[in-house]
Amino acid sequence: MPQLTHLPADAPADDVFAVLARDGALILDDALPAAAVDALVAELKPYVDATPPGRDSFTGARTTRTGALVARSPRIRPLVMDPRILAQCDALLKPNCHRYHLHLAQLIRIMPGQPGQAIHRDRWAWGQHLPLAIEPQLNTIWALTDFTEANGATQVCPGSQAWPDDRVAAPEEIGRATMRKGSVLVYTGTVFHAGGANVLDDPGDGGADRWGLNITYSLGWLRQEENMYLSCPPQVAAGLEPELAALVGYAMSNYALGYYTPPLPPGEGPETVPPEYALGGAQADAEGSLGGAELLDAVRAAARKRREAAEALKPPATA
Ligand SMILES: O=C(O)CCC(=O)C(=O)O
Repeated sequence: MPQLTHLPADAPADDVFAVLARDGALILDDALPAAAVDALVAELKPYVDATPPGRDSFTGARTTRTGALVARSPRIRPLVMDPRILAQCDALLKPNCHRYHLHLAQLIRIMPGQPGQAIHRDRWAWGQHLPLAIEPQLNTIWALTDFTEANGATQVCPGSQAWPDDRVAAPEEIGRATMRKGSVLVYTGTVFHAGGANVLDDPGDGGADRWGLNITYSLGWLRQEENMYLSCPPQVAAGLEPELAALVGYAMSNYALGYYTPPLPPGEGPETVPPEYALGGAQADAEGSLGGAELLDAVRAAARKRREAAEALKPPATA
């Protein structure tokens, strides 16, 4: 069985990225202290206990998925903004976008009796329209319990980000993201993976359940899987740190993505304002029109840089 690479949670970002680029996945050990995990579990438990299981084999009849976590769980907010993870988002996603977004935040509980999920790529959320050369997504699963082969540790095929879309993983190509509670699996949107089977006996008190906090990020010009404007509406986002609100989606992306018009009677409100306007307070900027001159300048500068780079690669003209 292939083994996933484990690095210490404080490993330099370049070392982490080198493994992520090579294998498409790795584990950062002991990224959260046990007390922080316990506090997070206590905060999430009422929501998780009340969540019904999935309705098909992919979502899992013995699996629950609990969402709207940025709004419901103040304790997950620092994880969404964890600098060790955002450094990987910068390296993986920024080459293809002006801004990346939170794609989903979901607690996945795998209970005894859940068979293994079908191996897949998360990028298939957008169908198969994106060229494979573009990596659209950086994913994490934070272990809120130990992840073991018996309780449903994520199945991962290291190196499979290079496979064609229709390649089927052989059993000997599938590794398991076994890790201690508090560790985090980091993986791309292209690596083949799936939830594992939980083959434990059910003690009836939740003690054999596997809890994984799935927090994922995607290119800012793609639609987010979890509709963040509904899971985290403006009245909630107004109370978030501005950087987190922007990550959720309350910020312009590129020059023109994300503006809106408050639907007010004639003359009673501004036109084409940036999304921060909906958050009120210091984050509102009624003067904004589309993305503003600075973003347009940035688009022009990037186009100029690309042209200059292409010209520099051209062979010199012969006389
Ligand atoms: O829970 C896991 O380990 C992975 C789940 C997964 O890949 C999915 O639901 O798309």
